[in-house]
Amino acid sequence: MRAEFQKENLSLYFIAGTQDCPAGIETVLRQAIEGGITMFQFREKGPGSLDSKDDIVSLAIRLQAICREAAIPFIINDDVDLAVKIGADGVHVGQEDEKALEIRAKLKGKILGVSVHSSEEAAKAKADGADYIGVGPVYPTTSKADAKEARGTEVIRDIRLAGMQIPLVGIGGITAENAAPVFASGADGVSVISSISRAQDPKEAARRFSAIIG
Ligand code: TZP
Ligand code: MG
Repeated sequence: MRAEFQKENLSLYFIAGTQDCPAGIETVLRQAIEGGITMFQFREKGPGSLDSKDDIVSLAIRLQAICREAAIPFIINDDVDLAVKIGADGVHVGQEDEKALEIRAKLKGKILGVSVHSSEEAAKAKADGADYIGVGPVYPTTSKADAKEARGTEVIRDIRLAGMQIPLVGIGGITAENAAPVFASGADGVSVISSISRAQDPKEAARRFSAIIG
């Protein structure tokens, strides 16, 4: 784990790729940072995402520079090789991706996040060396084509009731209006795509979460 990583980094965890940002991802990321996001994940995936590996690498490098300037962690979704290549701060993977245990061995000193859907998967992620877990979808989402059914805050509560103390972030359909129950159920933060990336004013959209974040 990176010495600098703390659960406070998860408070307002913005995720985006080209496909999520009609106003342009670099502009949106800069505005989201001004609005107070605490961590960023580059997730270039699905319809509207870049095809060319070279374009993805150069975009990743530009987004990493923006995050570095703002001193917020820069995480890459799925692509461990890309993260190693550019020296990202960490990687986030799901249950269908490369095994967390193998990634942990490759990413010494980096942040590792794992998506989970039950307290069993949460325990395994922790044992494999995850620094934090993502739990969702909490609410229905249109940003992930193969998302599982939304289960409200139930799974977050289950994981906490099972005694899991790992840093935890809720994801899926979260807005400033519905984020409070996510924190109340035991999450340390919220991960959001569209409520910031598709907002008319991403800075203001991010800012509106600050009243809910402790
Ligand atoms: N994993 C579970 S839901 C989701 C991901 C990546 C998408 C979240 O996007 P949004 O727009 O905040 O619902
Ligand atoms: Mg994945």
